[in-house]
Amino acid sequence: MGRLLIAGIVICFLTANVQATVVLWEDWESGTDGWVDLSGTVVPTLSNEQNTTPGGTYSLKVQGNTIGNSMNALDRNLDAATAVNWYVEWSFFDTGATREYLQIRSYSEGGSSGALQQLISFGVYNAGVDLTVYNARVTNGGVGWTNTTIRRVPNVWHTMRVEQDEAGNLKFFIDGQLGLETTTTSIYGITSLRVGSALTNGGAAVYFDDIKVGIVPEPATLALLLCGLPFLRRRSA
Ligand SMILES: [Ca+2]
Repeated sequence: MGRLLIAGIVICFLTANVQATVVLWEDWESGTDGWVDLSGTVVPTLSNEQNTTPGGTYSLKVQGNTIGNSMNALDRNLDAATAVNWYVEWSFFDTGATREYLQIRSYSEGGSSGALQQLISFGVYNAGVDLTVYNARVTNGGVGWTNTTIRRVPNVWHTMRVEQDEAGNLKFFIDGQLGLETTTTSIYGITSLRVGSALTNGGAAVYFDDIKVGIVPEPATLALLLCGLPFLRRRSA
């Protein structure tokens, strides 16, 4: 019975890891896959100048752009809206851009269709914010553009991460350090991403790599559902 209990616990943890579902993972090593170009004069390109994928070569280079807006970004629609307890993690290399970031979006009709229910951005911005730190935006039901507590360090890769829970608590991390905690009353799953601000950026390119969208498991629920089973079986045996 002891052996069965241990097996049950092992299965419990394995299942819990599987439950931490990865919805999307983009390393740019096999092209731009399902990403759609906004088109225009300036377009992002795959580049071998920078990369964070182990054994890989490419990242996405959002070009330095002083020409105009509504271009120089890629969109990726998800097949379905994620659960609301999502996370998005990516690598970000900034060469001094005035405003470049990744945009996490939720549209009422899925993908990029219908009403924009939520837009959360994370990177660097240039209007009404502290230009020495990384900035974030919670457009609907939140703080708008605001500051993190983490100083900008350009020309090196950083790991950016945003998490949302079911209560609308949002956490913004840079290199594993919590830089901002805030809330939103507009709590939605993700339906699409945009890489790049699609605005002029002072002519300074940025790079994105290893973009991952996933679902954060609810530890309490999983523990009860999965880990409780072997104990119940043991008790009834
Ligand atoms: Ca890569």
